[in-house]
Amino acid sequence: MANYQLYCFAQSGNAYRVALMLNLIGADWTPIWVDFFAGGVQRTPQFRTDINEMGEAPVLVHGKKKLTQSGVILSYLARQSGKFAPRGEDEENEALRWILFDNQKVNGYLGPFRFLKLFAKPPGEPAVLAFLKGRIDGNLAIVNKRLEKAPFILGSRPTIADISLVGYLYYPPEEFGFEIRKVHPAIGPWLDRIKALPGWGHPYDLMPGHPLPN
Ligand SMILES: N[C@@H](CCC(=O)N[C@@H](CS)C(=O)NCC(=O)O)C(=O)O
Repeated sequence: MANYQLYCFAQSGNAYRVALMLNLIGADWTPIWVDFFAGGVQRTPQFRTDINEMGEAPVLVHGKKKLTQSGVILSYLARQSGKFAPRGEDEENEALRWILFDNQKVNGYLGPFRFLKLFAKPPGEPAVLAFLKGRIDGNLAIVNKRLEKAPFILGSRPTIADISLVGYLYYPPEEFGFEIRKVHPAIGPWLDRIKALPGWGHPYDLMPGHPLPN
């Protein structure tokens, strides 16, 4: 059995953060597919009792440990591997600050926006999508400004703050209906720098379940 098992599905940028981290640190891991769309497995009492009381993917299993919340999992894997870890208290606080901002305001809006546009039946109301799009543009501009000053979020080297923030950013622009790289010019080169790291993989290659059946 692989060292780590990751409950995930290909369309989940939240789970992608962890799949990407596992690949970048060269971990021995295997995905366990969560039938999120057709099965709604994450909503079943069995999932909530046995796998994650919060009813969410990702979930990382490591021996007897079961970890949820991608920010917690990224911190755990950084400590386990010594890679992409913030160094010292100030950097740890800084990484956590960006991970929380990401979870709530960057990918925290991008994920629901893409879900409502691409997967929801019926699709999201235009007013809701417009609200989310406004928030996404504003918050990506904050990330962009940060990246104008340094190659990575915490400075000269990539950390878990970067790995968290890229959660939904490698999915095809057509899925969002807008091109993030064109609007936020510092974001494209940053995505390319992370893509060049050994072990990088696309979410649709690292996690099972793509494409969805019609
Ligand atoms: N903050 C969480 C977010 C996890 C999350 O929302 N995952 C989605 C899948 S992308 C989920 O499982 N949602 C459950 C549902 O909507 O029923 C993390 O980063 O792990």
